[in-house]
Amino acid sequence: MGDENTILFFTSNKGKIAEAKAILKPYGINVEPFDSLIEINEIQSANLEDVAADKLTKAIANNHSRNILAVMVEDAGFFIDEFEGFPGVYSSYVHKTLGINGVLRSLVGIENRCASFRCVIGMHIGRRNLFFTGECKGTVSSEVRGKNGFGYDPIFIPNEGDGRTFAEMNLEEKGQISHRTKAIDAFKAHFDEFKQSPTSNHRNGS
Ligand code: ITT
Repeated sequence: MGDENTILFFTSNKGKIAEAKAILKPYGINVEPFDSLIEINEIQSANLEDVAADKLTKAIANNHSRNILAVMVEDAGFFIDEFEGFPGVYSSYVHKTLGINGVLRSLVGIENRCASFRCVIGMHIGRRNLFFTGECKGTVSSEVRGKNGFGYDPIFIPNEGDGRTFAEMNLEEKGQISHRTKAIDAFKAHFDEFKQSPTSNHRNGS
């Protein structure tokens, strides 16, 4: 599977794959899932970087494709300022248990609704492991709005937008400003520099 322009994304989240595909397509880079969407056993850690590093180790061990550009993972979280960042690294668990309606209930009567999405992407490319971060600041809406996206999208209004939640935007609109786009753009900038360096060769990692 794959070719020299393909990044294999090790994730159980189809929404992440759709977004990464749309972000990287203009650069001629194709993003594909692993053979089957895998349920990843995440380690419990206080920071996204550690979780992303552990996911990348698991991804490399599970990858049997040769001749691809890179293996990619991502760990993301929804950080609410008033709760000192919670749910943050626990976002997946909170989404499955409390759900977005529970998050809205926990903010009733609280004035400070500032929140942010943060993500760390990990890339195994040319035998090196590289990590890039992205953040998108905004506020928590007062009600669930919109049908697009996934996860916390229906309750997040990005500051760089026009007042709509991420779930009220289409893939391209979210892709102009999202945390995921910022992290992937940081990778892309590094990748371009790396390719242009006269001594570099991303295939052998030198
Ligand atoms: P992996 O298999 O890649 O781990 P996941 O969905 O478990 O997929 P994370 O642990 O990175 O991914 O995400 C933690 C939670 O944050 C989870 O509930 C996601 O749905 C949510 N989330 C991540 N990125 C998001 C985004 O762009 N918009 C809305 N919710 C997001």
